[in-house]
Amino acid sequence: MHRAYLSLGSNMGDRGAYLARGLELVVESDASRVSRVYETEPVGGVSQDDFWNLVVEVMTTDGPRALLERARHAERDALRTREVRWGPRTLDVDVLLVGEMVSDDPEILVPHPRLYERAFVLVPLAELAPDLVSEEQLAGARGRVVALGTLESLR
Ligand code: PH2
Ligand code: MG
Ligand code: MG
Repeated sequence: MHRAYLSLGSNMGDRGAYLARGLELVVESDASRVSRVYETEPVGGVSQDDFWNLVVEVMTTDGPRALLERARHAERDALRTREVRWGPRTLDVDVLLVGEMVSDDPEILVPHPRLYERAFVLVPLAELAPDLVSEEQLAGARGRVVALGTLESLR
């Protein structure tokens, strides 16, 4: 059993509803903990609306591939289309960390290669797992993030 961390983000339509439904599908029946929701400035150059982002911790024996399948399932359910790389999306689910595992499978790199650059993943990850993120890493991550509250409080 290991602690796996996944990032969920939405910047189209009812962002809270997409995150809530996405969480159900990603967590399945595993024990889990969910960060607060953060309103975050879009990273990646494309002009688009602010995201809502959160991170979920899942206790599982699943490896990176199986967790990628959960992520894809949740994205398909949200009728995600991939029109623009790093553009607007109903739901994006990324696998960040799977215990201590390292995966160089090109389909699913773990740890996520951009994890430490992005405040929108690092800040909610640090909220759940302060042991996994250093002060230096937090200070070095880019992008404005504002904690809004728990997902339940926003719906
Ligand atoms: N996802 C991206 C690109 N840019 N910016 C924010 N703030 N949040 C995201 O989830 C996000 C992004 C590609 O997946
Ligand atoms: Mg992403
Ligand atoms: Mg993604």
